[in-house]
Amino acid sequence: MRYSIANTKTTILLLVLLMSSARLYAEDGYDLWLRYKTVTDGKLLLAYRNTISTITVAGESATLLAAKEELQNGLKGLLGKNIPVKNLLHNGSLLAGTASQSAVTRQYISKEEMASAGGEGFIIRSVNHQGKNIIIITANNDIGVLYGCFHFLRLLQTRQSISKLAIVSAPTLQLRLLNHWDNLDRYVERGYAGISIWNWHTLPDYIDPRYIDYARANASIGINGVSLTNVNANAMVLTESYLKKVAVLANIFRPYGIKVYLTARFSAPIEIGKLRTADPLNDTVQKWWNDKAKEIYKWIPDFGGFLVKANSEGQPGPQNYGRDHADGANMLADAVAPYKGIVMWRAFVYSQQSDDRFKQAYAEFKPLDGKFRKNVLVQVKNGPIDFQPREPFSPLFGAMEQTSLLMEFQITQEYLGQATHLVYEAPMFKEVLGTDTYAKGKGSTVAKVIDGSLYHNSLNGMTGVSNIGNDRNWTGHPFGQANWYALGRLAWDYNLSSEEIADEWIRETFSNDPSFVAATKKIMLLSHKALVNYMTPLGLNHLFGNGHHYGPAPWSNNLPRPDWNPVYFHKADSFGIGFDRTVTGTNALDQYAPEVREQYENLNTCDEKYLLWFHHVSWKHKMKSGRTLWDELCYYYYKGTEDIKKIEQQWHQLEKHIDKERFQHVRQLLSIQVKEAEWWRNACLLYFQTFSKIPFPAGYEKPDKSLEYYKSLNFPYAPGN
Ligand code: GCW
Repeated sequence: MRYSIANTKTTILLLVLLMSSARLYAEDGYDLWLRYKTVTDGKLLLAYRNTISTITVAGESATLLAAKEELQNGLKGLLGKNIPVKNLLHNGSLLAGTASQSAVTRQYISKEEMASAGGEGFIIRSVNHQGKNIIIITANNDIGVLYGCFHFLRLLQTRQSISKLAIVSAPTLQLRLLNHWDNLDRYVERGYAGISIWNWHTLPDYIDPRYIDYARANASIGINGVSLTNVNANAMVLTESYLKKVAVLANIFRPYGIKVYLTARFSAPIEIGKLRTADPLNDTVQKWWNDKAKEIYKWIPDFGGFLVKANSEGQPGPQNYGRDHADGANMLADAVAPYKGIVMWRAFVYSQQSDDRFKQAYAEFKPLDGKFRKNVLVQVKNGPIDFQPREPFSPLFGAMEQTSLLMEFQITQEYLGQATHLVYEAPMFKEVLGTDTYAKGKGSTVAKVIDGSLYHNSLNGMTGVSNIGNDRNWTGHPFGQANWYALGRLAWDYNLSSEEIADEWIRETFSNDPSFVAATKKIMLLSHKALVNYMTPLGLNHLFGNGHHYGPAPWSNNLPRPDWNPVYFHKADSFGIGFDRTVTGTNALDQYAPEVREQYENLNTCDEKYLLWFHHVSWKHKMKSGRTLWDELCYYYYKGTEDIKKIEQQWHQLEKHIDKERFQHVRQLLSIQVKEAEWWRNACLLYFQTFSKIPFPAGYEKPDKSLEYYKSLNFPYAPGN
């Protein structure tokens, strides 16, 4: 009797545990945008089932095996039944493979058409072959086939018709990269989603299945390279024991078309090579790097190359030896050139000596244009300062005629509410890409600089500082996944609109329910604007608390370097606010083409979203709206806060459309975001009011706490502290 009660108890406990673990993994976000849930619209499901009956894959490479597996898994999920793999073609066959492997493909797709797909692109075509309707997914290389398969699955995931397909798609950029800022101890700099997914301790022997899912996710959006380690680099990763671990990751990623890159600490020859110098013009140092490159390529034959942060924020570099960035970059470029490797040399530099941090990267790099080897790209952050909620484009874009420039965006939301605030970054990325540099006359957009078409550069690309960690859902905030997704999709095709990308991602990640899709898209498309308004409207920037970069501290002025303090950036005084970068100030505007300078230099015509980036403006200045600057500032801080409240309410309406887990997760984060928007608004306005001495315009709810209260808040546990 006692036993049977115990048994019953155990059984119940087991059942509960089973159910709860099933629930735990039900919708925890792990599957990202590759959920492959069965199509619920009966008519459409039937149409899909009638169109796809079998899978044929021509070829057996690891990449094609991955493609086959993805098609099988994806279709099994989406169509709710097994789609068998067959050698012979049937009515409804999906034929995947390169043209060179398939005579049938060659019969229907001409050489010219194949050429238009390029090295990594793909073609998807419905054809009638000997009375059978088949769909061909083809490319010039296996990786293109894999990309094509992911795209085909995306069509079903987003519920598009697959009855008459005629798609050609080729990437607009060559290098489509992620930069992880992951330390070897697994701490992720500016990472808000747990610790690093690279478990250096258990590598090379233990292969976490997550590595494979990571590769799948990246391949599905066209990412073709990842730099594994922090740009604040540790030379240890270049030692044999780590290279063996890196080689295992490279092996896992290779079938998915992903190359591995490493950050190279400039002083590595001293730290791990026991040399006395790291001078790039020293023969022994050059030989050390040449030997190191040889060793790396022995382990990883398709190693992508090095990413380097040098002479920036305390990192060592060529300037330590009186050399310049080109000397440093070229030494490394020569070391990897025999193996077709590249060097990505970051332009994120600023020093105390400069009168304006905005000008520093241009000042150091512009004179070096033409001095870099062909296998070097200079990697430039989108804006001149540092990943602020909104920045004008870096003046280096357009200024370097003879240098390949790589765009660096930050996916991780260091200055955008980290993993707590819902912010869809595609509109921010697009704003930069679409801006005209006028470098070669009208139409010289930033996008044309980085795709190499403006100056005919041999290399081009875009990278995103990753927001990925070991959190079960990868990115902390469920909507952080959208930013990873958007970076990849835009690197593949920067002409896609923010709306199109959001639409795809929502359908793949959450639901195809039209009212859910429409409402969520609205939320996403408003989110960046709202954040800019409640944090840094009208061109304000860098008002963040030191170190953690999370909450507001516009009053902060306690760091030894002026250009680390918020007061340096906003320059509020009794007259007004903003940084004068016109001729009467630091004249940073002179770094832009004359047409751009003209757009910004006149206080009355300057686009007001950048106003305080370029002008020190009187509190009483009349804005285009007719309000004074002070009133306008209040207007935007309140508007941003109202918009985020609106977003919260809209989200509440969506409860019945999606799973409880993710709904609640987002709901709770939004409630923090609303509180923090108010915090930003109140702290900033109360502080700026000590200069403007003007009351809040009528009708605004007064901050319920004092400025002293906001100043007294501190965040000892915030990441970054
Ligand atoms: O945004 C700043 C960050 C640093 C970072 C640096 C960089 C990796 O606060 O954490 O260091 O930029 O981009 O190098």
